[in-house]
Amino acid sequence: MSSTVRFLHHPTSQPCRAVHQFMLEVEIPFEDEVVDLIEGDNEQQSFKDQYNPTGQVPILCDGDFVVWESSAIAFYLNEKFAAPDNWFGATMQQRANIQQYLHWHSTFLRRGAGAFFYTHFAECIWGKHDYSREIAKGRYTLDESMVLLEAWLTKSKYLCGDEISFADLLGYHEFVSHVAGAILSDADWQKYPRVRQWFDTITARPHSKAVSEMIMQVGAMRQAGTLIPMNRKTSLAKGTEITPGIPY
Ligand SMILES: N[C@@H](CCC(=O)N[C@@H](CS)C(=O)NCC(=O)O)C(=O)O
Repeated sequence: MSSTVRFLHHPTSQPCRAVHQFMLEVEIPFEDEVVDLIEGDNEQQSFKDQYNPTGQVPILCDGDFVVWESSAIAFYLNEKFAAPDNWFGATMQQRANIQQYLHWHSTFLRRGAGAFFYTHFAECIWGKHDYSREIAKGRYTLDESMVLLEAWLTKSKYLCGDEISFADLLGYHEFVSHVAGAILSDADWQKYPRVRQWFDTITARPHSKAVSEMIMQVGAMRQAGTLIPMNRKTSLAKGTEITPGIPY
């Protein structure tokens, strides 16, 4: 084990930004290594063998120890650097509530990323095609998720209590991408005022802007119609694709 960990990531990635912001908030020392997802460096077999068989980021290396999956990384860092209790919970119930959110997140709100990916990045990888079914699937999951978040936020200021936790950062960075890509209109936000307030509260935190800077720039470019040439071959948002024959 080492005192400085290596953080392999890409700033356009939602789960990477959540871990990045967590490390900045908790003042964890780390070496920053950007993996070129645009060129598809993560698609190389050597990358998968060395770091993560799924070829995804974020990844954390602590000496010879390698861990991937954003929540597992943040959990590890939380233990290693004895972060304040708010991030992963002080009591058994708080810890369970945070874990509940993190598990729910991977199968719901995270899947909503398809709305952003197929609107803005799919064309950069595979060219101009009709991605409307994939976008609709992402939108559907995003809307369903927002209904649940709105209800949760009637109970507390943050997703898992009155203090911020890693659950909030993970959820927040999904919305940052949707804002960057103008996926949600003003009318959409008006339906979910508590989600909006929660989003604004986290946006006001000291590190939110810096961590989100690149995706905001990329979103602005895509909204202006500028293509970002990508040499990668596969989806950046695996798991959000349409499976033929499966209704959504
Ligand atoms: N469940 C994973 C999701 C990670 C993920 O979706 N990473 C994307 C970037 S946002 C990625 O590396 N995509 C590249 C690829 O799949 O080739 C986590 O939370 O860490």
